[in-house]
Amino acid sequence: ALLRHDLDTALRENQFELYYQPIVDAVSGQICSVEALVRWHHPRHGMVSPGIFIPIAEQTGQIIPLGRWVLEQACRSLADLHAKGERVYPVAVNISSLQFRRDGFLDEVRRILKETGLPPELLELEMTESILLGGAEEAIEMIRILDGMNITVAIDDFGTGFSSLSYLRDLPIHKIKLDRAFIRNILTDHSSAAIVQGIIAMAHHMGLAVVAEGIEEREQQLDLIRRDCDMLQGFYFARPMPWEDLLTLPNPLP
Ligand code: G
Ligand code: G
Ligand code: MN
Ligand code: NA
Repeated sequence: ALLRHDLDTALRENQFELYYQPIVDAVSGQICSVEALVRWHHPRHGMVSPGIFIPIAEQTGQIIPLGRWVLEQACRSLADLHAKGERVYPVAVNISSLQFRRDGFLDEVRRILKETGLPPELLELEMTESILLGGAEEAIEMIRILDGMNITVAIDDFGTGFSSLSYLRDLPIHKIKLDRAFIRNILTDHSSAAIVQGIIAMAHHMGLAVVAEGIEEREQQLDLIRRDCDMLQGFYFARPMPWEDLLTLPNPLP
């Protein structure tokens, strides 16, 4: 209840900030895009992790205004930089299933693109497989529409959900993001490695790119390059950071 009240205040008083984490080409290390990750500067508790407040916001429904703020903020900052002719990267925004499945989500995306003037090619949306719960047909149709708008859609935390593989056939998505649980043990656990290998092969047969998350060491990068993974993300390359700090990173990253 305390956090719920604090979240209301935070929404009103703009206590949130977006950080960005690079996603790199596996082989070259060139930054391909960045993922926007929300941060909460709580006046008394300091930085509160989204791992804590996102699940609460999902329970209370506050994820709707919060998710809208994140999408607007990401699009507006990016559109401003783009308009000034500065170097930009496509930004991937996490969309909670509740937000996606709520009436008017597509209209909200259209409105934000129109108001900010952001080229849709610079926006990516990350959602988990749970968008399919409670009506796969409708979700598939919405993704088709997003695809038609030239917005890239990625399936986040792939392999951890309820995951009927058959839906992959029907979804016009472009990317899957391998959950970091698979990457954590990839060097030591034969089964994790086999799952990763299998998912990459399957995705490539379907024309999908694969991003591996949670890369923390060089050996994991090398292993994933060997397994033909397309893109990598993790603390080994860079932590989530304010946009200004992205510009000081070497590109390619190590
Ligand atoms: O870095 P990290 O601690 O930033 O994020 C923890 C969790 O919170 C992850 O599962 C991430 O997907 C989620 N998350 C971070 N930012 C957002 C956001 O803007 N919207 C949603 N729905 N989830 C987010
Ligand atoms: O659920 P989602 O994939 O959106 O979550 C992104 C989360 O993963 C964020 O909390 C981000 O800070 C975290 N993250 C990114 N790279 C790494 C990493 O290399 N190791 C760990 N442990 N977490 C990471
Ligand atoms: Mn994500
Ligand atoms: Na993920």
